[in-house]
Amino acid sequence: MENRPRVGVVVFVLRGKSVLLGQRRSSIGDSTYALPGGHLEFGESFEECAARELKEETGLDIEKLEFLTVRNSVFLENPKPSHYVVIFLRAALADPLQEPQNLEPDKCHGWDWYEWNNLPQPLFWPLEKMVQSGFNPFPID
Ligand code: 8DG
Ligand code: MG
Ligand code: MG
Repeated sequence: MENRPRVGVVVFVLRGKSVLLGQRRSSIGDSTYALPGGHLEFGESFEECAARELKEETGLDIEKLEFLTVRNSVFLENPKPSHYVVIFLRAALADPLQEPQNLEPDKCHGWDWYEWNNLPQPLFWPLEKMVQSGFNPFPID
């Protein structure tokens, strides 16, 4: 099959000063900390995709979804090179007391909340690049 860019949708779930990250189990970025998200399906809106992927991966329900930015992620060094146009949203928990479950343990070592000013290492490199450039997903107050 011909290689073409695919669309990824990922979400910063914000809780207080923290974001939700999971340690990937994948040929792309294995063991690095990344946002929840996945592939846009045919006919989906970005918001529908983010809510569906988050639900599938963590069981969490979100509200107040907002578009933040878009990035071009090219992974040429991988066994199977891939290229994603990645849409970044932010959201809040529908129930602030709901905790994430690791519903796809073959794809993730586990989910947890991390303070934005004390993020774990190593971050998945597209996320690391955003952080290094000064990107901040929190609303300005
Ligand atoms: P699916 O089969 O459930 O649809 O997809 P997935 O298995 O959940 O896909 P994914 O790898 O989680 O996300 C798709 C791609 O998006 C990923 O391979 C590379 C790109 N991507 C980034 N940054 C991030 C990120 O922070 N988190 C996630 N999950 N994907 C990201 O460029
Ligand atoms: Mg997924
Ligand atoms: Mg995923």
